[in-house]
Order: sequence, then C-alpha cells, then structure tokens
Amino acid sequence: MSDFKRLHVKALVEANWEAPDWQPLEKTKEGEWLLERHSMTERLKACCRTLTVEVLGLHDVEKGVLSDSERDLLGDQACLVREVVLSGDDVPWLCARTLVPMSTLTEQEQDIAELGAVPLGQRVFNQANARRDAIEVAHLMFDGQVLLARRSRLWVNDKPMLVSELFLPHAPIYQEEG
Ligand code: VNL
Repeated sequence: MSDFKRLHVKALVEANWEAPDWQPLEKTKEGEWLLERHSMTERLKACCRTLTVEVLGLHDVEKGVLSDSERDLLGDQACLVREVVLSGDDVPWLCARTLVPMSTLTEQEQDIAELGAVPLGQRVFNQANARRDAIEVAHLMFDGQVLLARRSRLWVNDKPMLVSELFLPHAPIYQEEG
C-alpha cells in the first residue's frame, strides 16, 4: 500500500467520531453527503462516468483489537476488515474501511468477504431490508487541509457492519455545484 493510502486508512482508524449536529448540518451541501442514509456508492456514481474500487486491504482482526465504540456498535466480535479507495473517473474520492463481524458473514452474506472490486454499497443496498444508523462525523487534518469523514452502521438481514469513509480532497462533497 502506498504511504498516501496508509495514512488515510490510519486517520480513519484514529478519528475522533462525534454525533452530528443534525439540524444545521442537514441544510448544507456537506450535510447531504455526510448524513446520506442510502448508498454512498450510488451518490458517487451519479457524479462521474466510471466509479472504480481498489481494494487496499482485506484481513481478519481478533475481537480484542476493536475499540470500545466499535464494540458498542458491533458487539464483541472478530471481524473482517475491508479497506478500499473509490475513484470517480480515476480521481481518488473516498477512502473507506469497513468492519464486518464474522457473525455477519453467514448465510446469504458470505459473499461480502469476496466482493473484490464490486462496491460494498452496491451489494448491500441491493437488499430491500438494508438500513443505516448510528451516523457520526469527524474532521481530519491533512497537509493543512480539513477533510470530512463519517462513520455509520449498516444492517443487512439484521446483521451489522461498521463503515468509515474519508472524503479525499477532490471528492464531490467539496465541490461548489452538483
Ligand atoms: C465500499 C464502497 C465501502 C463504498 C464504502 O464505505 C463505500 C467498499 C465503506 O466497496 O468497500 O461508501
């Protein structure tokens, strides 16, 4: 993994997640992105011709590695960690890290471990009962620039996963129009 990518993944792991200030945030452009309850993949796709996924990492972690807040949101569980960069027309837009508890990777959901370049959102929101809750936001400093990030919990067939997303400098969330 390049240093650039490693730094962004590390920043996601260390982010200081906070409850969003819903009322004022909802009215802003950034808020529309950060508070999106449906598929981020869909929203990004609408802003480019081709959305591509590069898998940076895919590995298992023991339950002891989870932070307190991760344990609160997922339960005390060994997890699969999936780290990706999503690019719109070859420009890196989003660095994402997902914790998928082993108990989620059962039955119909076993394929989530083998998505490869298929965006997670595409897979999850294919399912009528997919939903998102526990949205939190963070501001991360990078080279003197503030980047926006969010963490949220996705449910598929009532099984959870925890998704952290960092919007990279050229992401549409920072653009004026659109
Ligand atoms: C993926 C795609 C992850 C889109 C995302 O957030 C996302 C993925 C974690 O393919 O892993 O917004």
